[in-house]
Amino acid sequence: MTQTKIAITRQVSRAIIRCELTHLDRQPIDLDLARRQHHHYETVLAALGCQVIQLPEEPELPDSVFVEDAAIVLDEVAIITRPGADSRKPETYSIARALVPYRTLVTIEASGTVDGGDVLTVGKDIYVGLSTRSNQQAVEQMAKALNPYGYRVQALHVNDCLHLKSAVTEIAEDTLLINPTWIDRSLFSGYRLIEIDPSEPYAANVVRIGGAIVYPIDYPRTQVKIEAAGVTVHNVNVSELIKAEGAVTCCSLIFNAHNQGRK
Ligand code: CIR
Repeated sequence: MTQTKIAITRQVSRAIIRCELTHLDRQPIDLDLARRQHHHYETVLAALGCQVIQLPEEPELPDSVFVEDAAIVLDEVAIITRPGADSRKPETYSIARALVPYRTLVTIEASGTVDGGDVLTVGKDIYVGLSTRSNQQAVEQMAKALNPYGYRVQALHVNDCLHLKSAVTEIAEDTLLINPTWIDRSLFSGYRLIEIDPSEPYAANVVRIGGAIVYPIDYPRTQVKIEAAGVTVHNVNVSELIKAEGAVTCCSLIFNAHNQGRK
């Protein structure tokens, strides 16, 4: 039986210009263009087989388009995060409501903080970046909640980037795309590694759906390497969301629709 894949997204907030920024300078963001680009991103997800559920705009929450940071959805359970930036903590309420039909929910409690962008799941291995947003207390809560399902949860240090998944994502089975200046590549010695082109430091973030990836148009040199590895690339232009320090994984929560394994 083929599983329905759900992609939860959220309309770009009219407040996006007040987004959190850590490593980038503030630039003007064209809201209409951001929304058109985001809509195109959603159509690419739909073309790749996802049923897209777009949540309504949160006019008061500047970063709320970046739904990935509010939850980690696994086959058996979903973790509702406690985002590291205070302005982002209220984003989780509506995400939790949207996930109730699909999964048992576990909530990260204070003083734990974690952004979904710091969580890379590869099979039963869950790597959590210790960034400015995510801390050891959250890692311990995640391990307690997920070990019973057979997941191994491990904390890793990241350098100079917002999230772990700014530095490394999975582009194919056991194959990771990595920026070795932001994360130590020896931590992933068990995987096939493809390095980004050094002139494209933000190029390691991809959304993988089956044998294809959704990928920004901005990283042509790294894209050549990805295609040489046999991965099909579907390009999107997310220039306005990149100005908000977003990327492609952060704009969706993608998971199988089943709700088996609920306790
Ligand atoms: C933030 O700083 O929280 C947002 N401006 C960008 C979040 C991007 N999220 C992600 O890559 N997972």
